[in-house]
Amino acid sequence: MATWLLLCCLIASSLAAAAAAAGDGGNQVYIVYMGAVPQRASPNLLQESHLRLVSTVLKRGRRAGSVVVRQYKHGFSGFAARLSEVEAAALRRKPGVVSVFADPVYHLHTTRSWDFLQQAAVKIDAAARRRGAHKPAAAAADPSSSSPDTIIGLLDSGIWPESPSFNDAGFGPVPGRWKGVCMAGDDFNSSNCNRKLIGARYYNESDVRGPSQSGGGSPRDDVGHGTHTSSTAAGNAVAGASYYGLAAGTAKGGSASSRVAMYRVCSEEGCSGSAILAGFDDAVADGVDVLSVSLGASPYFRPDFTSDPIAIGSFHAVAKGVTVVCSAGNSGPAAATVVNAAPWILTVAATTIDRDFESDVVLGGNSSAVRGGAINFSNLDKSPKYPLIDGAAAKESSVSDAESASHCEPGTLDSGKVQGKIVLCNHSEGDTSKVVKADELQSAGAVGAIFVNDAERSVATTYLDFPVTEVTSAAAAAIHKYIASASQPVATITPTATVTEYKPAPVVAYFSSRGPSAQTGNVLKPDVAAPGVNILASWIPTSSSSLPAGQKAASQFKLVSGTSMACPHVAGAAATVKAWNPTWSPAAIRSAIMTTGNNNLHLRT
Ligand SMILES: *[C@@H]1O[C@H](CO)[C@@H](O)[C@H](O)[C@H]1NC(C)=O
Ligand SMILES: *[C@@H]1O[C@H](CO)[C@@H](O)[C@H](O)[C@H]1NC(C)=O
Ligand SMILES: *[C@@H]1O[C@H](CO)[C@@H](O)[C@H](O)[C@H]1NC(C)=O
Ligand SMILES: *[C@@H]1O[C@H](CO)[C@@H](O)[C@H](O)[C@H]1NC(C)=O
Ligand SMILES: CC(=O)N[C@H]1CO[C@H](CO)[C@@H](O)[C@@H]1O
Repeated sequence: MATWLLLCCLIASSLAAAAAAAGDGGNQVYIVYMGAVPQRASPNLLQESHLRLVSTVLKRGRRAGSVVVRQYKHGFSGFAARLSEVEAAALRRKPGVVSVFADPVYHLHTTRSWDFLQQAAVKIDAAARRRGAHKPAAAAADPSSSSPDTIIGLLDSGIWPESPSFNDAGFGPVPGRWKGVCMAGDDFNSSNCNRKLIGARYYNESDVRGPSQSGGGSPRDDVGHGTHTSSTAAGNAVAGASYYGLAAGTAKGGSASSRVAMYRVCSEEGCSGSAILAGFDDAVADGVDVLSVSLGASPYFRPDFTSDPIAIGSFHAVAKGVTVVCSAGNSGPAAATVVNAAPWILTVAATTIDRDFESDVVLGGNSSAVRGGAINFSNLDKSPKYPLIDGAAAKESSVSDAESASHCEPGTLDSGKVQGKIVLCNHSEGDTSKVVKADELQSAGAVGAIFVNDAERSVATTYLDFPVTEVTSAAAAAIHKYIASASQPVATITPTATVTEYKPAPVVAYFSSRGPSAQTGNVLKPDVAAPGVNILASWIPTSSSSLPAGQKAASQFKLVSGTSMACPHVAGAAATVKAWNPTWSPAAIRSAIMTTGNNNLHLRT
């Protein structure tokens, strides 16, 4: 098989063994990848041959049917099975087996990893809206327009089918070539699919990870991420969308006339490689045109292409005519952090758009206002009457580290000194997260906080009820100068306002992973950049995060940042190109997008 040979030539021997956790009595799930589906092999024959192969390596008393947890038989050949290390090693030596590797866990590309680590419970997703002007090629919004049907599949955390973004008013019948299904699950049945959301599948994680795993029993999104990416790629135009009044306008997906198919491969805990492969396998068989994949490995995991589920799945999808668009990752700005960098993938970096969420600092005296940005929903008086103090000056006397106090690290400040005041704090990468710092300051009785950080200023973090703004170090210089000059410095923080036509834009987001790829140094990656900062799109209305004061219901839209948000913009563009050029290959579509994007990208603010 040509495709199979290509993959083998490109890749040295598998490193999977190194990554495999020490397997004991066969509790580790391994993925056994066997290349393309052999010609003339029916799915049934393939399944039988997989089981026969496994049974040749199993210890006496173990049945193949009870160890194999998933089979791949449409897009490519392989399976996932619960094996011991010895059994996995034996399979690795069998003819026809390309690679055997421990099932990895990948993650959604929404926020930075330390945000996940430090506050699993608090969603700190940052803020804003899409604007037609900066979207790559907005599609015709009118679903009844004559453009041929395209189907965008997403591998993600599920979907909220009741969102107006997935209403099917005006859509014609489901394309006859569609072979997908609408799987029933918890709080989800076939009536939740329609002529817009034409397919939904999920992969039972308890098969793979053990029954303790929560979620995964339904295509219904309980994270929000999959609803956001789907509506960004293909959501209908929804008038009157906003995040509690911010970024108000019409929300609309990149290809509003496309149909949507959700493959739920992720839960809050992550996305297993065996489920990701199942999603690719089914999406190819179902007949999607474009796949949008906003998730990936850690940049330090670095599997080679024969043991990376996204590289394998996308390779066979592209060979079968499906354009695969993936997020580049959120591990920037360090070099060589890009993931999903296989040459056949369209890899997407994230940029800002020309919109900002401004919340200024007004200082006492005759000083002019200092521009800041963040989202708050609290009330401070418009006049600068709140005492202003530098974190270093509010240091708890027993703390020796003035540097930590200037960063307002938890436990370093004297609550007596911050009580009733606005506190100025430095913030660096690697600090305790800003949301946690803000929580600490609020409990200590501070009335507000100003964080100084050049890179992160562009992503508007949501602080709900505590007045916080973020300023650059240049802006902070004016604040320091004022504090030094005034005997009793005072300030206030103004309510967040949406500012449009903000310049410079677009700027590559600080968090967006950078090339070159650690795996493919000879291929330039990422391929294109698209809006991924402060993007407004649909969200699950049951989000556990608290509501701003005075709000009774959770917003149906949310401002979120990440390369996860950039990827579906390009998937929407790819669907539009495909709609107008149905015979184009994934390579032609990728080339069209890469060669027609503009170069007016700012690398820094
Ligand atoms: C799906 O669920 C809804 C709400 O629970 C119910 O009204 C409807 O009859 C169900 N449809 C099917 C096909 O089971
Ligand atoms: C998922 O798998 C577990 C174990 O195999 C089973 O008990 C459970 O019913 C399955 N859930 C669904 C929704 O199929
Ligand atoms: C503010 O500016 C005005 C006019 O420029 C001046 O008269 C006044 O003394 C200044 N006040 C302070 C507190 O500097
Ligand atoms: C932050 O860092 C700058 C430069 O290192 C320093 O001058 C300043 O005092 C620090 N503290 C605050 C709260 O800005
Ligand atoms: C997003 C937003 O505007 N939030 C609030 C920030 O605080 C001011 C003052 O209370 C409110 O008016 C804003 O609505």
